[in-house]
Amino acid sequence: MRRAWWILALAVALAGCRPGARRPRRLTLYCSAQHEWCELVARRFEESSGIRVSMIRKSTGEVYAQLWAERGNPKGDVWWGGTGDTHFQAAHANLTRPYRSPRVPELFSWAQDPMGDGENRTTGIYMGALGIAYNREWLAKKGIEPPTGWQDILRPDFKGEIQMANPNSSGTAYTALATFVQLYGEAEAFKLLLKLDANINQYTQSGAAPVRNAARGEAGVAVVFLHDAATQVAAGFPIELVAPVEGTGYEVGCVSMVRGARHPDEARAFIDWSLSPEAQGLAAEAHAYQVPSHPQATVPPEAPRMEQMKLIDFDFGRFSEKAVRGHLLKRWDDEVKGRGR
Ligand code: S7P
Repeated sequence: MRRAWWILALAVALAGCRPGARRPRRLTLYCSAQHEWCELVARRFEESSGIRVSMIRKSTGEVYAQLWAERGNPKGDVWWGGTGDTHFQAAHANLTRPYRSPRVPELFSWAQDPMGDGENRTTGIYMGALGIAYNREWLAKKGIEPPTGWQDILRPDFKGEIQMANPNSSGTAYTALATFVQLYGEAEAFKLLLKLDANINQYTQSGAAPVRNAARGEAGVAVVFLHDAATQVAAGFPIELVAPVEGTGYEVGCVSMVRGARHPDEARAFIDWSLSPEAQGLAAEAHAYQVPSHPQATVPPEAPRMEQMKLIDFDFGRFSEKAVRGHLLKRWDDEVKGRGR
């Protein structure tokens, strides 16, 4: 019996070493959407393609930093999820490369070629609006009037009650920064951010953390993507969503192929699959409530209704420029963080 095992083990080992023997196909996926969604997407793609997926979940700014650090020796194949402006910046920095999936013509026009240069340096996978979320029980207990927009959350009665992410690491918070600059002009936006800083109890690393914390009573209010707030509502927490009366920004979440990807065929296969209605339909299963970019993908009833919001005409091109982004983030570090208190 023991001998039989040895022979079997030897045969398997020899088969693996044989020239031309098929090695398992692999894909390294950098993922910046919700953790649960990233895991589900990785698992289902693995099941449907037979390609083994190593998934790493990081915030948008962190994936950008990783791609930059690895640019001489790329380790990732695909970057899926995260705000489009940072994908644009990665394309400008040659960290990613164009790929036009055959599925592109099936998508909503806003997703087909978000950079708009006919090259498909990135492709849209979802859309979501920025807004305010608050814990109604928390505010009621403290007797605080709920906010209706950006100006309301500057009120002194919100002191120490608000969380948002750090725009250096978080695409969500950078979207907020860019939104304020577009709504009010840069000088006024920084005055607003400084006043807001006086009310902040924590800048988190990840964009969705503030509303998770508000849901659990660690803060009263969060500046977040409203779909991330909808996830907490669906989980039964006393969270209310506010589409700011002054108007708000939004994101087009993207997928990009890493330049120098070690597994280019697998990367293309993943991107094609991720643009299909079936793959996009997984969002609801993972309690992710962005609007999908494929018109045939089911839009979950929990998804915030973007058509009912006052959305600004977001200038993705300008706010993804390295110089603009670098300038705004430096100014936020120098003039805002911790200085309003
Ligand atoms: O949680 C989902 C989501 O809001 O996260 C992405 C976000 O950019 C990544 O998180 P960070 O804010 O921490 O960077 C969004 O694209 C996505 O909708």
